[in-house]
Amino acid sequence: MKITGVELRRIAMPLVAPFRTSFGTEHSRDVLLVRVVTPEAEGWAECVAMSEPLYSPEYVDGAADVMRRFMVPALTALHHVDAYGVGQALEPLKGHRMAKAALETAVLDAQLRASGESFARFLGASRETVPCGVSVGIMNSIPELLDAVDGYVAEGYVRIKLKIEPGWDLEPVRAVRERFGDVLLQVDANAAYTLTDSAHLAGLDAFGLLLIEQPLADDDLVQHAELAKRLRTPVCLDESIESAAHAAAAISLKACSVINIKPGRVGGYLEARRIHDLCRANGVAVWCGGMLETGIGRAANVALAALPGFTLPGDTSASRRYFARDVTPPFELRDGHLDVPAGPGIGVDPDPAVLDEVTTSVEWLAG
Ligand code: OSB
Ligand code: MG
Repeated sequence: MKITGVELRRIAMPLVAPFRTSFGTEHSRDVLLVRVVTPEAEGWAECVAMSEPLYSPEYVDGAADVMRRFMVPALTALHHVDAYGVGQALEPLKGHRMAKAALETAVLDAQLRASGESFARFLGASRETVPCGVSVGIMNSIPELLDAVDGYVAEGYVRIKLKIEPGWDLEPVRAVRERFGDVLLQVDANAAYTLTDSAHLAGLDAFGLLLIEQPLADDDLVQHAELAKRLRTPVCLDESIESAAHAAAAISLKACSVINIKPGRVGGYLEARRIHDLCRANGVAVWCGGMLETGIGRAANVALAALPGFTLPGDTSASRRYFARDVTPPFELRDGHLDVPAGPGIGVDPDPAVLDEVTTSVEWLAG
């Protein structure tokens, strides 16, 4: 395929409720959508970079800038490109994996729409539905948390993840465990602790958690390995794993026994699949993380979550957990599961009228 041009579209998507983590509170998603136009087909993708560089170094204005200034010109200069070629062409540019992921995913979507193949089939999915968990933010009080979890359990979510930070950890976990019995439960610290907290974190061992996600800093693989020895709760990495090479290092060091795979964080679905394959070969469980995506990003994540090594429920929640109105037909939970889209490419289309209403800017980068 030859790329005719690329559209960068910003949309404002208010969240149904504020989402608080150890690194900040999100009230609304400022989402960068990418549309790649080729003579054969168009492809869509969502860049998962957030408004501020608090989860990772990337942020949405920076992602748009690096795409416009460096990445899109490198791609439109090519006479022929497919998804594998995007990674090759962008390889000299350091970092900016979320921006790279969005461009690679949009090209992959265009390519698969042209050939009539779904993301699920292309990636090697082995299921038609995926079990879903939900990520529950830090709340102002335990009663408020119990109400929120109660609602999600009633909706059918098969696994609850609680965001934790120093001062909001043992007590909320204890309260949820006591109230909801043997519900599948895990926690996510978003790097809020240090190794000196290991004895305190061992207090979580009493609650039979599936895992603790990213307790320590992003670049602390060695200290995660030490912490893993001190906890019975399995250690899972999110922020620390930006590539298959990082995953290999983490496995060698025994820094984790579970990995949260987010395609945006690792530079795209091709790298996400490599991490899946590596983990599967090494007996490391994986699950699909989320970045509060709209239906465009969610569709591809749900396809990835259907691969055989995804043995734990993901943060692939229904559209209504995030947005009153999604830009695609809403993803809806059925018996705790989402259907894996089966149509060509990501298998869903944004609704042009909804898109227009939420758009804050559009930029066309001609080839
Ligand atoms: O750490 O997994 C995380 C959302 C934004 C940034 C980081 C994280 C999250 C979530 C929400 O936990 C997952 C989701 O439901 O999309
Ligand atoms: Mg996380």
